[in-house]
Amino acid sequence: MAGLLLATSIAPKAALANAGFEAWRAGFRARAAANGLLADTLRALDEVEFLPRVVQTDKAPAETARSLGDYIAAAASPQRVKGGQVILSRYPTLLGRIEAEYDVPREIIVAIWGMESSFGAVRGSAPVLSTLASLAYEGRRRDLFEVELLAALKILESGDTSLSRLKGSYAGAMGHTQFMPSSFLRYAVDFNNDGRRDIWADDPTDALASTAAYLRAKGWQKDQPWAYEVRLPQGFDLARTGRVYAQRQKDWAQLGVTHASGEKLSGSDHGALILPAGPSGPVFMIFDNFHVLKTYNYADSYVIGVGHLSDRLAGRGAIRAKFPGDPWGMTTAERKELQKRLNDLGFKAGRPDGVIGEKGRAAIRSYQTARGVPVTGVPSRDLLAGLR
Ligand SMILES: [Ca+2]
Repeated sequence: MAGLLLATSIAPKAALANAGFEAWRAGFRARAAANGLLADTLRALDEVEFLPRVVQTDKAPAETARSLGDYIAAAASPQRVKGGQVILSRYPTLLGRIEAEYDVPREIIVAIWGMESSFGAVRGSAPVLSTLASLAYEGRRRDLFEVELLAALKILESGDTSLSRLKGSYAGAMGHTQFMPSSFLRYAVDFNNDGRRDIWADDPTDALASTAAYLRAKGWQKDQPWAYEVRLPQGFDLARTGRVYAQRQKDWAQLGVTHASGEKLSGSDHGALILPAGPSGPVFMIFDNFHVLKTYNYADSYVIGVGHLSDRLAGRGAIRAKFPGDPWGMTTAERKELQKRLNDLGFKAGRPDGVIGEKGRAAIRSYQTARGVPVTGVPSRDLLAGLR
């Protein structure tokens, strides 16, 4: 009896949530049918349930406490570098075939595999349809997740995998290298020729080749680095840094920029200088391939993590410059305040999280232009003082 009482006391709230989800399910089913999905495929929606934990995870604040230096140290930890080396020696033939087919270096593919799923160990076991349905129903990015849910249903319809194997992360990312369903539809390949594009299998063949196919389609350029660390001469004009200012490496060399080792710059690709941890941290010359990696995950920290891990796997050394404790010589609180004050004035500096990236620097340039002061795009305490 006690159980019954309890059941009646919680029932109304649960029923209310269910009613909302059921209404969304019916609406989505109609939209999916209008998109041409077969009735047979849509039956998979009967199994879909709302997963509160997915939404809680999605709403949890992104990790911003970790500095870039800590992030990179974890991305290319000795353990992960070792793991990647084991992978390189375990799959030489497969990686060679992928490299030959797509012109993407094996170290990049293995680095992404390491970052995305610890080389396949953590591929995600959440049911993808319910995950995407929960995120769509919750509503903040309904269009995005409904597109992904439609794509997931199309994957089922294609026969590439079955409903019970359609598993992924709490964000709907699937397989060894965490493809979203829409990316799967566009870029996944059947590299072992068994008739199915299977990125979920223990065998990573299709997943790794699909990752290379994706990067190739996004414009990966053979023999071009993602970036490399450079050294700036004393008194270098920081206003020349930022990804919008790309120029020939020989022009950078004339300004006194060298490899971090001191070696002369060579190569014909245009590069731009970025200061991801401010001017007292490492400086990177980035190339178009940097932006190709950004299509995989937009965060600069991710791209530098993957890129640096790939460098280590290729036998190149650690990042030479130290990561400073206070980027731009400002405390986290000051950097947040700077972002907030720029936002308040209508200069879009992004979420005030203390991480001043390209968006923040563009906002500073706009602000300086509007004020008629020298345009540097460089955050500083003086700049903050002027904003107060
Ligand atoms: Ca296959």
